[in-house]
Amino acid sequence: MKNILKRLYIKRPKNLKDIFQVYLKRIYKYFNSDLLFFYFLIGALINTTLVRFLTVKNYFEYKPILGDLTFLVIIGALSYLVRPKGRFTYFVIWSWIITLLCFINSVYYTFYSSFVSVSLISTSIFVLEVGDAVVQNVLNPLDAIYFVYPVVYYAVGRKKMRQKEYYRESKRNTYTRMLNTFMLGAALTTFFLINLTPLELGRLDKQWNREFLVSKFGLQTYHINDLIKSIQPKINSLFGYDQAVKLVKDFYEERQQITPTKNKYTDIFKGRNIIAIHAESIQSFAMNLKFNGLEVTPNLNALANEGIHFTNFYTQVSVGTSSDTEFTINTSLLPVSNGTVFVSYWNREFVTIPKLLSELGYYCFSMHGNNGTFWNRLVMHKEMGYHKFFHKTSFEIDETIGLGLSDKSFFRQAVSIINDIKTTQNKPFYATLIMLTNHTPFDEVEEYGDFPVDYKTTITNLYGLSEEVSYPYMEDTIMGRYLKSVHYADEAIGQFINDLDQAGLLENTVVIIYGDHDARLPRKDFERLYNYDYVIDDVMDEHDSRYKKVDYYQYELDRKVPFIIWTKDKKFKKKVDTVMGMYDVLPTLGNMFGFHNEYQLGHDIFSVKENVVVFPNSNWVTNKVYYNSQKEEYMLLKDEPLPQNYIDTYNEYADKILEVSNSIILYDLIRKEKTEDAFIEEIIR
Ligand code: GP9
Ligand code: MN
Repeated sequence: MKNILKRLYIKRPKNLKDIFQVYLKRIYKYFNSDLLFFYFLIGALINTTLVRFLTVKNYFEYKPILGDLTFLVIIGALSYLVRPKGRFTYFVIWSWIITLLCFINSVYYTFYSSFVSVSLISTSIFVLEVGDAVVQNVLNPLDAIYFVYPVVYYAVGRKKMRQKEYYRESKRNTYTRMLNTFMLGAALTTFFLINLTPLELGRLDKQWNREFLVSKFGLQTYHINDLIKSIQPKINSLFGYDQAVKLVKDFYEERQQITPTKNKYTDIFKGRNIIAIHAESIQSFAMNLKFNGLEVTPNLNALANEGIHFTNFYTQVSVGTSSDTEFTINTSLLPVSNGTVFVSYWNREFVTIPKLLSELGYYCFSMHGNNGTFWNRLVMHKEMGYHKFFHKTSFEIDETIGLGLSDKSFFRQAVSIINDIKTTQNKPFYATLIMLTNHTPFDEVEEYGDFPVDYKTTITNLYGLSEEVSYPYMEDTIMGRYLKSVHYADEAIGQFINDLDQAGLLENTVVIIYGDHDARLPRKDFERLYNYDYVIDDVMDEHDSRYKKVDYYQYELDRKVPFIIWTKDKKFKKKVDTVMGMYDVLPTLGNMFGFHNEYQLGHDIFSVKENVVVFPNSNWVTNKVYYNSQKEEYMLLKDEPLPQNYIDTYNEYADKILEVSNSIILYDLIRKEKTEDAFIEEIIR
C-alpha cells in the first residue's frame, strides 16, 4: 500500500479530493512531458468536432467526441513505436491526414449532405458527372478554417523540438508511456462500445446512414467502419467461388427446362409507358379500414378495384428496407445476407428492368424528393440502368413534412418532369417515383389533414336529445398517426393520378403501385385496432369470441403491402389472391411488356399454379402455410392438411433461392457469365 501511495505521490491521502487532485497532477505531468502528442490531440479533436458543427450541427453529444478521442489516443500510442526524432513528423503527417479528411468531408457535405466513403471512390467520377446544380457551388470559405490546425501545430511543434530539455524529457520512459497510452485507448474503446445502443450498433453494421454515423460516433469512427465495410465484400468473395458457380449454373439449367408459358396477359402492354409508384410504408391492412364510414385509402381502393389487385403481396426486404425493394423489384433477386446491395455491392452486374426496357427502346428515369446519396441511390440507380435520377436538387423544397419534400409537392413537380421527358425523348418511358412522406416516426403532423381515427356514434342524452359522441380510440397512438399519414399519402396519389390525366400522361400508360415495406408498427396498436369495443371503451377481453389475436404469424401476415396494376382505358377489375413477392414483379411485368430476365428468381404470377415467397431471413409463405424458419414452426392458412413433404420441399427451395441470390451478388456471377459468353462469341466469330 505504501508503495502504491508513493507512486501516487501521496503521503497520507485524506479524502477522495486528494486522490483526484493527484491524478490530475499525474495527467498534467504525463501530457506536459509529451506536449507534441497533447497539441496534436487537442488540435485534431477541435477539427473533427468542427466538421460536425459545420455539417450535421450536433452540438451536445459526447459519444462522437469519445469516438474521436479513442481513435486519437490509439494514434498517439502507436507514435511511441517511431524513433523519438521521427515522432514529430509522424504527428505532422497525421495532423494533415485528419485535416484533409475534415476538409474533404466538409466540402462533400455541402454538395451531397453526406460524407465520403472509401467504397465510392471509384464512382466519384460519375458522381461528379451527375451535373447537379450543387456541383457548381463555390467552396465555402469557412472550410479553410481546418488548415489552421496543422499549420499552427507544425510551428509550435518545431519550436518545442528545439528545446533540448523538452526533447530529452520526451525520450524517457517511452515503453511505459506507450503501455499507459494503449491502456487508456483500450479503456476508452471499452467505454465507447458499452455506451452504444442496439440501434446504434445496427446502424454501424449497415453503414449507409452516414450522417447518423458521423453525428453519433464522430468522423474517425465513421471512416474506420466505412473502411471495414468496404473491404468486407472483397474478403467475403475470396472463398467458395467454384462451388457458387456450380450451384448457380445447376439452378438455372434446371429452371430452363421449365419453358415459360404464354397466357392471356402475355404482351398485353407491349410498348406502353410505365409509371411506377414506390409507396413508402403502405401496408395492405390500411386499405381495408374505414373510420366512421370513411375509407383510409379511397384512391388506392378505387385504383385497386378498377385494375389488377394482388391481395397477397409481400415485400422481401432485409436491413436495406426501401433500397432492398428497389433492388428486388428491378432485378428479381433477393437482398444479400450481409450488408445491403445498394451500399456494399453496387458495383456488381445485374439484369434489371431499366436495362431490359432500354433494349426495347425505353427511356428510364427515377425520382425522389430526398438527398440523392440516401441509400447510395445516386450511384445505384445509374448502375441499375436508369438514364436519369431526379433527386432533391431537382425539386423546389416548398413544403417539408418529416424526412423532406412532401409527397403532394413532389408529385405536383414530377408531372412536369414526366411531361418534359415525354416530349423531349419521344420514346416510351419507365418512370419510378419514390414517395417519402409516409415514413416512420409518424409524429403529429398538421399537414396530414383532418382524418379522425375515432368511433362516432349517436346517443340519447339525459334530456332525451340525440347527441353525437366520439371515442378517439386510435388517436394519440403510433397506429393512429400512421393511418392519418397513409390517408395523406393516398390523397397525394389520387391528386397525382388526376394531374397525370390532365396532362394527358395516362394515355398509353400503365400505372403500377407497390408498398415498399411495412411500417414496423407496434403489435399492441394492432391489437387495439382490431379489438376495441366502444361499449367498454377499451380492448375487449381475450376470451371474447370476437377477439382477434395478433400473434407472430398474424403480425407477419399483416406486413403485406398493396400491389396494383392500373390503366386508364381498360378496367380489369381483377383480384389475384395467389401469394406473390417483390421478386415476382419483374417476371410478371416481363410477361406483360415483353421482356425476360434469365436470372430472375421469381415467377410470372399468371403462369404458376402455386407460388412461394421466400424472405431474406428464410421464412417463407404460400397460400397454404406461413413457415417460421427461426423457430422451425408454421401456421396453416387454410383448413386443409398439407401434402407429405410439403414443408421439407419448400424449406429446401427457400435455402436454395437464398444461396443462389447471395452467390450471384457476392461473386458477381452475372458479370462473369456475360464476360465468358462475350469471349466465346468472339472466338466463334
Ligand atoms: C429515404 C427513403 C426512406 O430516402 O426512401 O428509406 P427507408 O427508411 O424506408 O429505407
Ligand atoms: Mn421505405
